[in-house]
Amino acid sequence: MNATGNPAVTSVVTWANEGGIAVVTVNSPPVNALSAAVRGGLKQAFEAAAADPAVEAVVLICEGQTFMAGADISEFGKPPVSPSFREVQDVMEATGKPVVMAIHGTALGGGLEIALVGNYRIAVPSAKLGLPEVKLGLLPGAGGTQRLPRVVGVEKALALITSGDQVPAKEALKIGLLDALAEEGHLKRDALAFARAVLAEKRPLKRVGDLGDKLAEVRGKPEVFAEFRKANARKFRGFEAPEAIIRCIEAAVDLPLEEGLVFERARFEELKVGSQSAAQRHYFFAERQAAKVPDVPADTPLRDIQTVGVLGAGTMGTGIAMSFLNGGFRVRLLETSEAALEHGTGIIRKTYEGNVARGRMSDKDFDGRLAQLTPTLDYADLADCDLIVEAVFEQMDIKKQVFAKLDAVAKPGAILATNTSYLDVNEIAAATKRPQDVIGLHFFSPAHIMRLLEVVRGSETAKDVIATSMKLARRIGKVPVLVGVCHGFVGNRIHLQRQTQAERIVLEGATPWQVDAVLEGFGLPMGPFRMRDMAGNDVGWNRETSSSATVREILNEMGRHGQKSGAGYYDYDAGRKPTPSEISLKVIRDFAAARGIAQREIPDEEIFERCLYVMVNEGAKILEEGIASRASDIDVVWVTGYGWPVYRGGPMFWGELVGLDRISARLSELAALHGDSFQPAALLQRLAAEGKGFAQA
Ligand code: 3H9
Repeated sequence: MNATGNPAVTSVVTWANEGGIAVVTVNSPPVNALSAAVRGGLKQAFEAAAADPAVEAVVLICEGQTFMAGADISEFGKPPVSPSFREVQDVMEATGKPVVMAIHGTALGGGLEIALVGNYRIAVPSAKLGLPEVKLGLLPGAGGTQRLPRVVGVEKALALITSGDQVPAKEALKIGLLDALAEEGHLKRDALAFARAVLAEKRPLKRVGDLGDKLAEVRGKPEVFAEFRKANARKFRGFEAPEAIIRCIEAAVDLPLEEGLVFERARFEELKVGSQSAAQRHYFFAERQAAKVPDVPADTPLRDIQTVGVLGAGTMGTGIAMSFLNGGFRVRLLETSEAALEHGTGIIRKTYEGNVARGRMSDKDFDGRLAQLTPTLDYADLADCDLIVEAVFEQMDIKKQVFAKLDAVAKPGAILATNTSYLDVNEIAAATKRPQDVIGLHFFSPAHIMRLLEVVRGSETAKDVIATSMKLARRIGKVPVLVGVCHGFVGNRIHLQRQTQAERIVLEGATPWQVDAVLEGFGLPMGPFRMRDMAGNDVGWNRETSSSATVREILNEMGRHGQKSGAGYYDYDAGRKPTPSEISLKVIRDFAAARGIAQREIPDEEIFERCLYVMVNEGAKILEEGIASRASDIDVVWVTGYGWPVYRGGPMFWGELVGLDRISARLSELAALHGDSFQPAALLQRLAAEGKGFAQA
């Protein structure tokens, strides 16, 4: 017996005969992942239920927050432990009695694949179902690619499995993935009633594997797959799993179930041992780990945040305001002039109108969010705010003035946050008499869309301010990473190193398009020069002080401000399509010649190493200075905020894959050739010498 009073098959699976129906219950927090223990327990429970003549049907249900959320990801990479998914599913299918899967929370991955071998599926309306393996660089390896298309059809299955999207229960009922909806909060009662009805009506034991109609619809129509590949080519670029998924669904159409399952399993194993899945699994845990702060206990009391003030209604300020409005907060938006305020509220209104037009926001939400927004010109209106985020001009003296004013009006205990991207948060905090309440909340542009939030801890920031900020970030859909104070924090500091290299390399003879092509080939969405043109070559450039001291200044002086002006490093046509520019190349060559910088052909490999190895090196410096708590936090910053391809895990994960010894040795060579900026960090050298990874630093 266990705590629930049912006979325990194992510590995580129990079963009980409830009036002729075996109720098998999984209880393996936090998400009932299908670990070896859960698989073993399920196999035993179903064998027992099958053998027991007093059992007429089986209901499988889970305790806790969710139905089974998939295979236990932490088991991947370790030796397999029986029983396998397949053995468990075979036992379930051989029960010979109706099996009803009772779903709440999320039935994901292997969890849904288990549910698909039941004869019937019932769920509460709040439940969601999906096969998210693609997000881990995998494909569903327990029949998902073979069974889902048999239920929902090939086109829907292609879309669902390659996106990993979750289907809400009501939609799942419509597309045949569920047989019934239970009343919220009454899943067990309704699942038992459903099982009894199946028995009373002597309904047949439906098997998903026997369904064939939906597959027949596309048999002999290879264009269905060809069109899907074409339509998604951009989205799938660089990723291995989507193509493997498509091939498995093709196999589902062309092969009998058993052969399809074998084909799928082989593709799953290939992906599982590959570097992409290792990287994406690393990222999955890294993102969750980042939310935890080593010296701030999980039970730290939080400050209550209801009303948020945002200072500055420019691009950043309005994006930040929308993030909080979308998260359900009241927002006071402050500007210094009526015109600026009107402009800012206009941006918010226009963005929301666009969302409504695209069907992404209801009219009710539109009205509701705007009703929560109070524009103001008066600092006194921020007096009752629980959090105030400053997003004014990036200049220390202005920030200090603003914080001194905030100090005068904000209520005691309010959190005062700066959105600075580079400046010293301690110096800003010192402009107040409450540095313990000051923190950096570094949003990325566009702030209402980008998921990364660097939470910058000042030397005096109170622990409850950190805990509240980390929690709050998740409430507004952000991925928070705690960082320390330094120039550019984690993201921009590493970015600066790469940008500096890219610029030096073009002065030495490479072209901007060669550099861009190398980094885009690696998987970055945009190389450094295309990126600069897109962001605006003139961001941070000052016409008055510009003195032709850099290539960028000269380009700006020529009016080449990037995409928006039709020219930057590249030339742009009316559709903003870039072509390499002879003009900017001449500027670069003349500039190099005037400074006596020798020109040579630079191999792609050198560009690759110089641009990427310096990032790993800067990351190592950030770690040794304690600016980031873990290497994986740096990975989260780069994947979430800077487009580092998730299938390469982040710069620190990737660095380990390349080999820290190799990177350290190459940096030493580069330091001898090009100067001290390549000198490997002490931490990098030590780990390389000891054969250790960053986690063992
Ligand atoms: C698969 O199924 C392969 C099969 O096709 C075939 C095999 C043959 N394993 O996200 P949360 C942990 S692949 C191990 O913060 P939420 C997580 O690390 C799998 N651990 O909660 C965290 O731990 P900690 C396909 C897992 O409420 C804790 O649970 N399935 C797993 O925001 C809470 O997680 C997926 O990809 C797991 N599968 O969201 C689903 N899942 O507290 C992945 C979670 O120590 N999971 N943990 O930091 C999710 O999407 C979300 O966790 C979920 C809950 C929506 C379930």
